[in-house]
Amino acid sequence: MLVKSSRDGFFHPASSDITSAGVYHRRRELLRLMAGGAAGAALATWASREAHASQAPRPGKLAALPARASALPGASTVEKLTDYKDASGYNNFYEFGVDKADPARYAQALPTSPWSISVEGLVRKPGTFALEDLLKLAPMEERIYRMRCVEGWSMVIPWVGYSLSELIRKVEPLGSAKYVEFVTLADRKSMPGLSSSVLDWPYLEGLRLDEAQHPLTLLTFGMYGEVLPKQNGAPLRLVVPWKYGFKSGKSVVKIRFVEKQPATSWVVAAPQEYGFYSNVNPMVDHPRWSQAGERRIGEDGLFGKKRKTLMFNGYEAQVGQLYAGMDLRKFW
Ligand SMILES: Nc1nc2c(c(=O)[nH]1)N[C@H]1C(S)=C(S)[C@@H](COP(=O)(O)O)O[C@H]1N2
Ligand SMILES: [Mo]
Repeated sequence: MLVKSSRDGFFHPASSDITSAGVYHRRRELLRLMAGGAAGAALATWASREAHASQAPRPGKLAALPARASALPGASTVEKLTDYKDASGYNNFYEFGVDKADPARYAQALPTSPWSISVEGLVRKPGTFALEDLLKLAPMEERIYRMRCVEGWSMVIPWVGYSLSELIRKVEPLGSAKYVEFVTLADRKSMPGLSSSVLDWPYLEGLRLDEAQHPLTLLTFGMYGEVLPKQNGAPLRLVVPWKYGFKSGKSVVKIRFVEKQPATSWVVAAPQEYGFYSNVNPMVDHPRWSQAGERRIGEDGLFGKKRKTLMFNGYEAQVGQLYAGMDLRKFW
């Protein structure tokens, strides 16, 4: 995600939201971080992950989170699951640092109890929901989703949760609500990454209301039959399987229903590189690398042939209708 030069190699802040001081620091930070290059740098980290993993303290067995297998079309696959060790040891969670091993190493200090989320904005029933109540709001399902990072790697993860639409129904969005904003935790005490200006904190993501209401959009509390490890976004996060991974915000604290398309963190940081929709699309390249292929973490070696990236990450039959009539090269 990091390299931030535009097509011509220079940084052109386009968004008026960015202060000039912010741009300056962010640019320096990004140049420093990504001195080496684009997506390849991320994969190289994976190739050397053993070295990193050996330094990271491993959390013990986490609390079981039982769930029934989901009957939802698209929510299962015969593909091999990614090893738990990779899914919980190779992470993007910039609040804890930009290295893939940082979240596993530093997120253990994240206080996740008590936890609540506030639901605000254009809804008839705004309010605060305690984690304990959210856990009981709807039956837990296991959903096996492909997860495709914009950097060109992917995993297959058995998540546990229920459709976000269950919560949305309860709060009764008003007719004027068109988008949903997700605000995630920004806690200076436990998150060393917040001292970096690589993104504006808190990490902010968003979906169109109909995307948020789509049954595949998962309010996620667990993975591999256990509660979420902190590095994967405990105690609750979003998983939107047909979009690049950065759309799936971790450790959510606020859900806001709004009329206008939210200014999300990655779009604000690099508008020429990241779009609001960010649907997985092998035909629309990132400005600095192709999105036609990907490597499955744990299976596809760094130097072998890549596997083909699928339209909407393979969920086209389920979500294609959401974008009928839209020019996906324009709304990327
Ligand atoms: N709050 C927050 N959420 C985040 C991120 C982040 O840096 N901060 N990174 C995103 C990115 S780029 C990816 S690929 C996924 C990774 O999720 P995983 O580590 O559970 O595989 O989380 C997303 N959610
Ligand atoms: Mo990502």
